[in-house]
Amino acid sequence: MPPKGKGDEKAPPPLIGRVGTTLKVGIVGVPNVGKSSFFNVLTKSSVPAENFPFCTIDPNESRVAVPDERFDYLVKFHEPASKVSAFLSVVDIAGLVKGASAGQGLGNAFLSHISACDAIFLMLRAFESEDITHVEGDVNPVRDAEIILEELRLKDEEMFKENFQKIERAYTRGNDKKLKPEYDSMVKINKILVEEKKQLRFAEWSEHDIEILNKYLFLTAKPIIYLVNLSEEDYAKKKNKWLPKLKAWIDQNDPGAVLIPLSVALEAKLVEMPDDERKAYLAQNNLTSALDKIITTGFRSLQLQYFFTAGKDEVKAWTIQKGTKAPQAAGRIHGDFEKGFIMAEVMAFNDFKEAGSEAAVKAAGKYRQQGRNYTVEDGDIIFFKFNAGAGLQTKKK
Ligand SMILES: Nc1nc2c(ncn2[C@@H]2O[C@H](COP(=O)(O)OP(=O)(O)OP(=O)(O)O)[C@@H](O)[C@H]2O)c(=O)[nH]1
Ligand SMILES: [Mg+2]
Repeated sequence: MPPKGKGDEKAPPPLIGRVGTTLKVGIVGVPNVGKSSFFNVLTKSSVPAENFPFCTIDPNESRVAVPDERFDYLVKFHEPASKVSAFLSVVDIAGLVKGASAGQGLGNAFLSHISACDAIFLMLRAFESEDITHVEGDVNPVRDAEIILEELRLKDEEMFKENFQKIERAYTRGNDKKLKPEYDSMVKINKILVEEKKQLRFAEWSEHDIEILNKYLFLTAKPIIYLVNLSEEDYAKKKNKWLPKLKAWIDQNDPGAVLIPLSVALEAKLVEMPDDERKAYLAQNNLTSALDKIITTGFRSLQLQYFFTAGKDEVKAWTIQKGTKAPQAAGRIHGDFEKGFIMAEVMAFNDFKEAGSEAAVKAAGKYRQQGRNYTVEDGDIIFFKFNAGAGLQTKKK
């Protein structure tokens, strides 16, 4: 009999957004603020990033390794033949202008590119430069953030109204009782999105509301991470007149959202330097690159996490959604692992690091055998036992 897992009493709350592990973050912002330049340094790509608005038209997608000291530790420990970290998928999207939801600028088409993403890096320009055109005439990241949020909301409103009307008609005139729960959720959405003109992401939603939100995948339900593009000088000083204003604006308009200052110009310089030179430059100027923090914050905003399999052959991070149970986590490795799931042998990363070896974790009584109700935790090191077809086998991956 497989052992009973802990923490199986209560199902986790449903997540807002798409289900799956192939989620992505879109880089969104007004034109010519450094989105493509940022995409290039982040993903070591070379898409065009020129000084004219709407340089980007079609979206560019790439992925970047998620930095993690725990992964690095496991690699150092096992010196495996192969190592595979987790990845964050990032999409560089065309600039969005005021009126985009009504067809201005590049129009509506690329709002669908945002729709295909699951979270947003909202790039805001706070660097001054006479040479780099700003479509609104001057630098004002608060105004730009307002423009973007309102365009996303207008687009949601347009899509929502059509669907609300349909449901309303069927429910009230057709007297279709089955539609009541959906109608009720839509009334709540209508209040926030249309009447109060607010974003959908931070209201209080019931489980059923979340089902309805996930049916329509609203743009304003996607989490936003605010990235402020500063000059290298301001970034080094951690000072810029817009930072406190933006912070106050976010507290008002997107409470709880993360604001990360960066300097795309600095990051572009760093990415060109050999490792030694980069380290020396950062130390000399008392700087830290913002990229690691941006990647990990982006990854977490997708409600993704990972567990590790670790041995001499391979150290690998397996991406799962938060709240995934052990058999489904095993299924990420192979379908047979899920079908024939027997148990998961689990060590928390910190226990492993503290004890120094698997044997020492066992000796300390911290090597746990978990059953099918176990909810996998971020950073678990897991060895699955499964029943392959007729005979009982165990396989180390
Ligand atoms: N001074 C300065 N210039 C920058 C910075 N980031 C980008 N630029 C310049 O700004 C111009 C626009 O950069 P892009 O990365 O193409 O901007 P974008 O937001 O992708 O623009 P669109 O695709 O047109 O929406 C380019 O000439 C960049 O070299 C920065 O941090 N500082
Ligand atoms: Mg671009």
